[in-house]
Amino acid sequence: YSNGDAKASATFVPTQDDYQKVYNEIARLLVEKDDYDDGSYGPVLVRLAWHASGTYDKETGTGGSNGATMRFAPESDHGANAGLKLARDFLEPVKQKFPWITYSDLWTLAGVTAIQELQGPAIPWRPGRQDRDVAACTPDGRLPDASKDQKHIRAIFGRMGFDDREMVALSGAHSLGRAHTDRSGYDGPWDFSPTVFTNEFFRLLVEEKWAWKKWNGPDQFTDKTTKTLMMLPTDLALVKDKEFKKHVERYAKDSEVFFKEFSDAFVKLLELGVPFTSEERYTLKTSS
Ligand code: HIF
Repeated sequence: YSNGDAKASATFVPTQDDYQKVYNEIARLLVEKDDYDDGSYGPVLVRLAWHASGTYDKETGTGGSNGATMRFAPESDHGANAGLKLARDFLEPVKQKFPWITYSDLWTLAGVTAIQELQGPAIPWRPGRQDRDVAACTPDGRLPDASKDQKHIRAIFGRMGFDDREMVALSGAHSLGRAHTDRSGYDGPWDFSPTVFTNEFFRLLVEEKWAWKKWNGPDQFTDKTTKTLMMLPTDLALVKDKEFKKHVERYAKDSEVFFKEFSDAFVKLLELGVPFTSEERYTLKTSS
């Protein structure tokens, strides 16, 4: 058995309890360190877990969360990853405290912790990722470009092995966090509670009227009612495309169905391309 740092931990085989301790430490830090945007680093931890995983290419088996190659340039400097150093740095003290966990397990576990602590669904998670070196960095261009349409969404997420329903389910994670002009160029939150995981993203897509924002930044949408929210072109594509829209409407109506289908798709995302040796997943306990 090897957990990625054979020398330091040749005799230490972590149990579910040990991973629960890592979860608890991340959850504790999420409360303690509240100097991020709307008061929680949770959203940017979810984005880190997703960008680490979303480089997967099913044809070549390359990319995915195994490896944590975003620690290295060039991957850390890919435009899509702008701002994620904040998330990686947030997790560094956790890595110091639990040196036996690999970065790739830590980053994905942090995404799970953030979703659960921000009142989202349980995300069953399993360990087994190995950190790899700079040679395993993926080429630029594997993560989605928000200025594009449904064809692009299907190309990018199809390359990872997702179907239409899963693509829409995943998209609900944009109920968390916001865009930053100094990272992506876009600006603002998707809904009124960016630190609570809800199905609001879908409800707003269906019920709100969205207009092009008048500004000097990249093309994005703003809600006509308050002009404080935003949608990316790729978000609006989910209601422009009939097949996608069916699922948007289902999730807007039924939060329980969304939570279940999101959880399944997010579990799949975090496991893409990982050569697990165990089938067993842990459902870690939330802190409250
Ligand atoms: Fe995002 N996403 N995402 N995203 N994302 C941003 C922010 C977050 C896309 C673009 C952007 C997913 C899919 C896509 C989160 C989680 C997920 C930003 C703003 C952009 C531009 C970055 C910034 O400026 O800080 C595109 C084009 C996607 C494919 C359609 C996933 C489904 C929704 C896979 C997903 O889980 C989260 C969380 C954030 C907020 C980060 C923050 O710092 O608050």
